[in-house]
This record gives sequence, structure tokens and C-alpha cells, in this order.
Amino acid sequence: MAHGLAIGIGIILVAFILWWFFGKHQVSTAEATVVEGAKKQTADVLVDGGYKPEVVTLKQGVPATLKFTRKDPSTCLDRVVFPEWGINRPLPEGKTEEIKIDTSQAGEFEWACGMDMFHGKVIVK
Ligand SMILES: [Cu+2]
Repeated sequence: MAHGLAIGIGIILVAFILWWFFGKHQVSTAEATVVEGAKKQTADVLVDGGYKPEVVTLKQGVPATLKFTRKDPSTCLDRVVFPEWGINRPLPEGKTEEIKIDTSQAGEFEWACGMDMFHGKVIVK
């Protein structure tokens, strides 16, 4: 009886591990809100144990602003870095930091925390 239970727990554990490593994890994505007759666009990114959303889609050629709001107290997330654009900005806890994004070129542009541990991505198309 106890043996059967152990096997059952074993099967559940294996299933969980398989799901954890090979399952499709949801990546939160968002499209920017285009305002004022498509003259600018904005998107909010919550910084709390990572980035929510992790992928932001922007319209090419429309000036864009990403608004990073850091709720996470960890110093890991206290900077945001866009290597392609030479952006390296502090994110004060509890504040919203506006970062202007160059949308003149289509493509995918990653951002990361100061230690390159957490990542997000801007898609310009
Ligand atoms: Cu970090």
C-alpha cells in the first residue's frame, strides 16, 4: 500500500519536472497603446520579480515611451539596460521611469536588468 503511494508520488514528481523543463511557459506580451492619432505610443511595464509584460510590440515610426514601474525592492532590478540603444537607467523603487524608444528601425531589441539576469524584449514592426 505504502509502496503504491510512493510510486504515485514519484509519477507526479516526474510529470511536474517534465512540465517545468519542457512545457510551454506563458510569456506575457503586450502591444503599446497608440494615442493622439498615432503620433505617439506608450506601454506600461511592471517591474516585480521580472518584467510584466516581457514582450512589448511597438509600431514602427511612431515615437514610443516605455513606462517602467518598479515595485520589486531587490537591487537586482534597480536598473534597466537596452544595449542596442546605449540606455542604462536607474529605476527608483515605487516610481515610474519613462524611457523613450527609437522606433525608426524594425526589429527585436532586448532589455535586461543591470546584471543581465532578467530580460524583456521590444518588437518594432
Ligand atoms: Cu539583476
